[in-house]
Amino acid sequence: MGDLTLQEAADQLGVHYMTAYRYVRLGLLPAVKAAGVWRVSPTDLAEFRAGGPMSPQVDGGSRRRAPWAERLEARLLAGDARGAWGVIEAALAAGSELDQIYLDVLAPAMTSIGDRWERGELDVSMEHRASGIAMRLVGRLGPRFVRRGRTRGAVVLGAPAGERHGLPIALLADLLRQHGWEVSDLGADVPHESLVHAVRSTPDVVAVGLSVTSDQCLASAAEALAALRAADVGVTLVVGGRAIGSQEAGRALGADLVALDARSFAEVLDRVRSEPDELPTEAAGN
Ligand code: B12
Repeated sequence: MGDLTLQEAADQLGVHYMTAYRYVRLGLLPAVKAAGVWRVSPTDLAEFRAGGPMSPQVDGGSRRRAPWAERLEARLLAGDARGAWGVIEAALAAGSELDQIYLDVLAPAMTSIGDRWERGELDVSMEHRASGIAMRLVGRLGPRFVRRGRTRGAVVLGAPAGERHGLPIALLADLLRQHGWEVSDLGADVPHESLVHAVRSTPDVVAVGLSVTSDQCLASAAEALAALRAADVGVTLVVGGRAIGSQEAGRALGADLVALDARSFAEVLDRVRSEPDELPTEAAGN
């Protein structure tokens, strides 16, 4: 089969010519220019499409193409907001679902950046810059998660006082919206009394999701849960996040339920909704 023009490749991907051109400029889609015209080999196009979020692709048996998370990490660390968005667009065009973009592309990229910072391989300024770009990506992607129609109810999400990691909550919020939940995202560092206030003033609220990322904020999380309990808000208290290592650890903090990852949170909420009086004692994702 002969090579395709870039327009033909764009048509096959269902994107605008300029978008396909950007993939080429970003090095995501191999193309060669001959007599002033960009050409794409069908093999490269097929690999681009199949180069889903997880597995590294071997191109022609020699050149390795990095998986999406690694490509995004590189753009985030370069402080390249446009390039980072280009990677997201390319991953979407290649068939990644929105939840995969968050959980299998953006989250691992941020986790790896954190690991590299911990090992002293990069300055914290790079991590801060990357976090800023990540937040902007979430801002651009967020509206695509919203589902039309009746909502299942409301969920209040936030982090306890002192907990500064708001990005995990922003991802979680969109993932729940995709499942039809109305989400009130209070973000990071919420004073305990404000959490109580938010729950009381949110109509049709079914659960609170408290996100704890930093180990040093576990005591504050316990206080937040105690404050909600003392205020008798009457909703299910769910705790989750990186600092919650197990079901037992989460329940010891005072939560009704523990969800260890975003996908299991949606399942847990569905169960709370359908059987409000029979709370599961164990949440999935362990
Ligand atoms: C970005 C970042 C920051 C940014 C946050 C910016 C922002 N707007 O969020 C800033 C610069 C503020 C920051 C600060 C600090 N950070 Co920081 N940070 C990170 C980093 C690199 C990424 C975090 C992230 O967004 N991850 C991606 C998300 C999507 O993944 P996730 O956290 O696993 O979340 C998923 C699930 O856990 C789950 N989930 C999360 N919450 C909830 C809640 C519920 C209810 C449920 C069901 C599920 C759920 O759903 C999410 C989506 O899948 C991490 C590295 C890492 N491994 O994550 C370090 C990391 C979390 N930070 C760390 C540290 C040490 C700090 C600081 C203490 C550094 C310092 N000395 O100042 C401060 C502290 C803060 C504090 N008091 O909160 C350590 C934590 C170590 C530890 N054992 O506690 C990490 C792990 C880095 C490392 N490898 O050492 N950080």
